[in-house]
Parts: sequence; structure tokens; C-alpha cells
Amino acid sequence: MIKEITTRPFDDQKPGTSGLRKKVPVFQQPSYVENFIQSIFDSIEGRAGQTLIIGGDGRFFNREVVQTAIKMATANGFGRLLVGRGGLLSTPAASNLIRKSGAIGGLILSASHNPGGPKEDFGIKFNAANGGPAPERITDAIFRRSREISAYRICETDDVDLETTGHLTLGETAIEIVDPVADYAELMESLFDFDAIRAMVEGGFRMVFDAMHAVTGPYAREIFENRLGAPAGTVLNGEPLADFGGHHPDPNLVHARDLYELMMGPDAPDFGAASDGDGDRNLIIGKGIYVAPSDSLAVLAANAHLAPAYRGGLKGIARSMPTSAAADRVAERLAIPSFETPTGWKYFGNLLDADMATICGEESAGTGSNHVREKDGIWAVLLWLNILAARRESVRAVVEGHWAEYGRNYYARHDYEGLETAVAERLVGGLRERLSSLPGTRVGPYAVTAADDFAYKDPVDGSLSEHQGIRILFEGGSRIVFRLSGTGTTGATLRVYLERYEADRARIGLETGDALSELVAAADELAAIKALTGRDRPSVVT
Ligand code: VG1
Ligand code: CO
Repeated sequence: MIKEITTRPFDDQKPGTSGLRKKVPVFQQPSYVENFIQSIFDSIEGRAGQTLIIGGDGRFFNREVVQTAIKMATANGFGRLLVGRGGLLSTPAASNLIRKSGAIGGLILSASHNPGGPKEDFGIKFNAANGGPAPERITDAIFRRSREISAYRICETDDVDLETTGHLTLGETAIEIVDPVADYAELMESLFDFDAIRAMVEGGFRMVFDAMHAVTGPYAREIFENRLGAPAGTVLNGEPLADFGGHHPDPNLVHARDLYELMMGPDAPDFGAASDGDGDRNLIIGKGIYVAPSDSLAVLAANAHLAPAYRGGLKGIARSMPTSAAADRVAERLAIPSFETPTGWKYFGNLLDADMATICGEESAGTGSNHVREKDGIWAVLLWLNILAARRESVRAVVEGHWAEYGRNYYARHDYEGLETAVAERLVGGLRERLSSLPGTRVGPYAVTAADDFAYKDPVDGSLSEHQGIRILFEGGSRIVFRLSGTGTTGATLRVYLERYEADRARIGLETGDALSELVAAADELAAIKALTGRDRPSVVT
């Protein structure tokens, strides 16, 4: 029943920031999925007899690809497969299962915050034995393999029943259909003071969690409603749907607008949160106050010692380069190292494995710790809840207290989506050419102190990652970063990251838009965004 099927390579299977993401019809081409999965398997040394985790975020095409992955893993000699019931596993839950079961890796089927449906996005990501996204060395090998592949192996058999937990065997391979939530919920209970959070909830603290019809619904219900005693209905949009109810499962102020309006309204609950398609991002909104992800990272790091798992302190804090420097100020105060990595969680893996960093974060609403090797939406919500329970203060009081103590890094990201690739590349290329001439010049009120194309040398394995974004640094700690997205599926997305540091307590309460208006003008002056793209405003501001 194991067959070797002849195939021809595709030339576009290059993993981006987080796995291979394409439109569903691209993945539906004959043997497209099989080629990529075989290329992954061919890049895993010593896979014979090993354990592999398989699951995804439940989007359109998830079940079909789970079945293909099971049949191919069986034909490729894996000894044991752990598959989430219904084909579901959130990204952090998959990371946890890989670590807990001693698996050699896992296939996570997700396009994260991108929309789902027959004409929308799908994705496949490989995570390695540490539970983290495969490092560049492996994704490069997968891409190389995909360009020369000539055959794939698959077990021709009926589909496996994914709906009931239990054990079965296919050929030589043991398959377990596992409860996607149980191990993850247990891990969360081991990290946080659930008694204190429960007591806060029983004391009248009101929260809502918007699962955006994505994978976190079942996790959130089990953890917030069943284990922490929040009333039924705390979890909104809790049924995972193949098309996420027609929305983008992206927890930002555009796509989680209803939650935002609820939290800004007269009868707002104390705490609002949301997660994305695959459960690794988080949006945090207090009563009347949105918490920017970069601020959230800093606040979590500064207060992590209030949660049992981090009582002994942090080893270090890592942030992606475009993330604001607010977390660096916390690291400085704690006298621990801080790290600045390229965009994408894969760059945190070595720092976490080497115990050099404990908490990591990205401006794109991703925060996590050494408990797994992915960012983790529900973890971030629980750490916030644990901190609020310990401090007995509101989100607003905690955040404003943080600004008063450390100063405020005003921050926004402007995305220009769906640009022509050539135009976006010309814009970034133009900046790159002018980098060396910028220091010493002024842009509006800002004096440029440095400008570079960010490169990162991994302090653990010495690997070098170049061209990770254009940085223009100004006197006083403000800066603008330009980079192109590596997760989109149509055209190019330009991301412009704006940051202004304000130490003066009298000026930490401005509206973000007002605080950054001169920087926005400076970004256009530097990169000629309007002239080159013809856009007079960004598609999304977060
Ligand atoms: C985006 C974010 C990045 C994040 C990545 C994957 O990448 O900017 O911070 O790690 O998505 O997150 P890019 O290349 O489009 O800027 V997820 O939740 O989409 O897996
Ligand atoms: Co995600």
C-alpha cells in the first residue's frame, strides 16, 4: 500500500517568515501539497521510527491536508503520529506537544491571521524537535529539496477517523488522535496562579475573549470558562470555522473592531482579549485603553515575577527588531540582557534553548516565553490576568504606571497592502542605496544618527541573517523601520514601523496618532511612499 509517485518540482515553495503560505487554489494543484511535505520529510535527518505531531488551525483545506500528511508520514517511516482531534492544534499547543512527546518535529497547517476559505489562504509550517519554527538552515534545505524533488511516498488507504480520540495503526506507524486542548491547559495551569485569577473572577472582574472563529475557541472555553470560572459567554466567536465566519482572524484594531468598541463603551468589561487564526497572537484591551503589543511585552516582562513560573526572575528579554525598545528599558532596569532579532519567531529559538532569554515578543501581537517555542496568545492573556490579580489594579493603572516609570515608546505600524511587488522593491531598494548618506542629515525635526539594513548574527550558532529591514535611527530614541512582509500571498505589503520615545511625564498621555504625526511625514519624506505607490494613506494602522 505504500506507493512512490513520480512528481515534478514547483519553483515557488520557498518558506517565508512563517512557513509556506499561498492561496488555497495554489495548494490544490495536483501534488503541490505532497511535494512540499515530502521536501520537509527529506530534510529531517533520522526520521525513521520517530514521533511527528500533526495539526492545524481548522481553516478550509485543513482536514484534507491532515489526511495527506498522515498517509505520507506513514509511508516515510515515522514511528508514531500524534494528531489533534478534528485535525486541530493551535500553534503553541503543537509546540508543547512536540516538546512533551519527544517528537522530532511537527507539521502545523495554518496561514495564521490570513483569511480562510476556498479562495483564501492556506499554509504549512514545519517545527523542529525543540518545538520551534524550523530555523533558516532547515527552511533553506526544504526549499532546495522542493526544486529538485522527483517522487513522493504515500500510503494509499482510506482516510483516518479524526473525530474520536484513540489509537490506531497504519502499516508500521502508530497513530494517536489526541485531545488538542488537554496537555496545553495542563501546561497553563502549571505556569500561572489559577487560584488567584479564579478569585478575581469570582470577585466580579469581567472579561471577554474573542476567539474570532479560529482555533483558540475550544482552548479558551476550557481555560477561561471551565477552569477559571468565567461565565459562559465570556468566549466570543468560540466555534472554529473553515472561513473564520468570513473575517480575517487577525486580532488588531481593524479586524477585532467589535471587541475594541465594546472595550471603549460605557459598560466595558475590565479586560478584553483576542487571538488569531492559529492561536499564537494576542490583543489586549483594558477598559478604555488599548495596549500596544510592544508595551504589552514590556509590561509583561516587568511584572512576570508575579506569576509562579517566573518568580525566580528572567534570564533575558528578546524582541524582534521592529518591536519598540520599551522592553529594552525593562531589561536594563532588571540588569538582564536584551536581544534584538529579525522578524519571525524562529529567531528566538536558540536564545530560549540556551536559556539566554525567558520572554520574547514582537510588535505584531506576539508574546511568549520559554514554556514552548512559539508565541502564545492564551499564555499572554493568562500572564496579564495573573498580573492584574496580583496587583489588584486595572489595566489602565498598570500601563500608565509603566509609562510613568520608564517613559513611553509611542508606536504604530502602517501597512500598505497589495502593492505591486516591483514598486515595493524599488522603494526599499531606493532606501537601501541611500543608507550611507543619511546619518548627519535631518528629516523634518529629526536628526538621523544611524541608518542600516538590519543584519543579525545569532549569538548561539553564529549564523548570519541579512537584509532584515531598513532602520533609520534618530536622536533621542525615535526611529522608522521599513520592511516587506514575508507572510502575504498577493503582491507585496510594505510595513512602516514608527517609534518615538518620550521620557517627559507631562507628555506621555498623548494620542498615538498625534504623537507620531511628524514621524509619519518623515517616513514619506524618506521613502517617497505616496509618490511611488500612489497611496495617500496606509491600508491598516496597528
Ligand atoms: C508577520 C509579523 C511577524 C510574525 C509573522 C508570523 O510577518 O510581522 O512579526 O512573526 O507575521 O506571525 P511579516 O513577514 O508578514 O511581517 V503569524 O501569527 O502570521 O504566524
Ligand atoms: Co499566528
